[in-house]
Amino acid sequence: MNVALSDQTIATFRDDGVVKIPRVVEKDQIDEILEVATAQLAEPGTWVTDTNPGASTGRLFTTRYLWPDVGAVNRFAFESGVAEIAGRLMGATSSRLYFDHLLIKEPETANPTPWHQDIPYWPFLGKQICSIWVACSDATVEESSLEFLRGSHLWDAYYAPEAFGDSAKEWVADFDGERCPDVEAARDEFDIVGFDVEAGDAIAFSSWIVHGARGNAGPNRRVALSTRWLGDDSTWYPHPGCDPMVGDADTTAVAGEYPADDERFPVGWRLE
Ligand SMILES: O=C(O)CCC(=O)C(=O)O
Repeated sequence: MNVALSDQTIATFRDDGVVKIPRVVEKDQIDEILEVATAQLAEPGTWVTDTNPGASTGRLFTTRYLWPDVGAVNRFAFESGVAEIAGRLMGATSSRLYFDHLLIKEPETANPTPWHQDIPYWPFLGKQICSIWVACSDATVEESSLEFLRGSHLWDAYYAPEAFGDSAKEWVADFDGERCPDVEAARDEFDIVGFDVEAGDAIAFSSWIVHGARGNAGPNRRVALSTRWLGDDSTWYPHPGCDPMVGDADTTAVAGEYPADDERFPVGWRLE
């Protein structure tokens, strides 16, 4: 791991549900991911959401689950130190990769990332589940870096997943539950914290925290790679309205139990 995690950083993650960690990933690894981004935009893989295919502006594009096939993403997940950061922040004895998620907003993209929690999209339960979102380009909050409702990971809420643009509407619609509050309609009523980032910075956050991002008002492509990590208390919980990317047929994980599936959810870090 390139960075030391202070007690303060760990406490902020625990109390706020989110913490920014500067300069986590080296430039050569970021450059590799930017190349992957360009390649994926030109030739999207299987697990894609795309608001404006082929366009160079006005496009919110995400693709996920690249680690088995794309060497640069595999190296990023398992060799950049993000797995250890996730495990140590969660207070876990190991961290397993659920999936990688490349998130791109082209310049002049109005689409916000809707306010949402991650956990309802995913076939897992557990408090030790988090993301390490690494900026691959500089971005201010106005250029679509992330915003969070501080402390909302402790709300005991489980809001219905929101579609990103028109994408994924079919499976998200199967979820029957309360909608996320309309944060944009009443921003002053919430404790919102946002982080401007430089390429290589990481934002670590709980899968239970409510978060979102504005559209990209800037002139540059915004690229981030988010890896999703499972700690000791994670249990397999496939449910209606969750991401079909990895389902019961794809894993040896058993409902209600820790997902000790080394092939599908490989260990990225273990406490020695
Ligand atoms: O990058 C974005 O716009 C959204 C990221 C996000 O919601 C996530 O990583 O969970």
